[in-house]
Amino acid sequence: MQKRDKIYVAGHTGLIGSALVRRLKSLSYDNVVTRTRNALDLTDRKKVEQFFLQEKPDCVILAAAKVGGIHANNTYPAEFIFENLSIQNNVIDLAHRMGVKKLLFLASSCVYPKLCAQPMQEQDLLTGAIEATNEPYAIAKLAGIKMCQAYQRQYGANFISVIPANVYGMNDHFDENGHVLAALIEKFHLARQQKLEDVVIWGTGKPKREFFFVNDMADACIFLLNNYDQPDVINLGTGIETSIAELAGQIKKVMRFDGALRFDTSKPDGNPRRLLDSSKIKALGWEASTSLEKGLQLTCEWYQKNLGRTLL
Ligand code: GFB
Repeated sequence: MQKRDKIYVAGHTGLIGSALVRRLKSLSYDNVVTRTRNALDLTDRKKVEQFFLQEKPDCVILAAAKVGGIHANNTYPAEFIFENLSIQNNVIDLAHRMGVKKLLFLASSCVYPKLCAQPMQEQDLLTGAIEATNEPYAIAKLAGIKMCQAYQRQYGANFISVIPANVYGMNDHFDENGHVLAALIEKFHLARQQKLEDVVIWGTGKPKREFFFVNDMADACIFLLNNYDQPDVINLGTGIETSIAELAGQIKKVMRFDGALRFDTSKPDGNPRRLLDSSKIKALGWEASTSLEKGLQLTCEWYQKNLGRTLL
């Protein structure tokens, strides 16, 4: 990827897209193109085609997606499969037709089988059944991976896919539809504000997740755009697992909440574990550098500053 290349970041207002734009700018990639959701509906093929004809980007980073935590995935399965398939079908196919030189597709670690051996390796894809709460989303993401591979095999398109661990950070959705880390930051904030005695943590607290700071994620994507041209997917993570109970304890501390944690086991746990084997990207020369402690601190500070939620 050249510094003067026109790079279209689809989904630039979201968690990962906004981090990508920040990182690209800090590395002097100054020809970044974006469109808000109102300006360009990516599920509308005609409009996406007009956009490509007008802008003719050299590179595309497909960070636009319908995303959410376990509750949102479980409640809106139709939107999760339909919107994601529509967005990626339009963007990947039109990127090929318009001669885009390189495309990066973002998948998710929920594409691996529910009971996959840990840590999960790239060759474990499609070896078992997917966890039920996020199957529609995972099927859409698997289709995106397969589409990039098919276009690479049939047309020689340089379209690559990554599988990130549980990404968190600035511009996340801090509400009940969000992923656990952001949702808990908001819950602890509200509990302090409303002087509650406890905070409800969904599930048993036993599942483990690999939390991956969004600035590291953006950095890894740009590294791969410059150093990776293979059709095989590539995992992106830290190699460190944290249980939901441990995570809740850490957020409680950063958000300075004095009350108790109450586990609501009527809520789903989702995957028991989801640890990625990131040795492939490590062998290429890239490694995550932000600890969960540091990333959590930065995310809580951002939340308090930008969402007007100053702690008393
Ligand atoms: O982050 P999360 O919503 O989704 O939940 P997944 C992770 C774990 O945290 C689950 C527990 O065991 C939840 O039960 N949890 C506890 C909570 N309290 C809360 C809470 O207040 N909010 C939330 N959201 N969770 C998602 C997938 O899976 O991961 C997506 O649904 C995507 O499709 C994403 O792949 C990366 O980590 O289970």
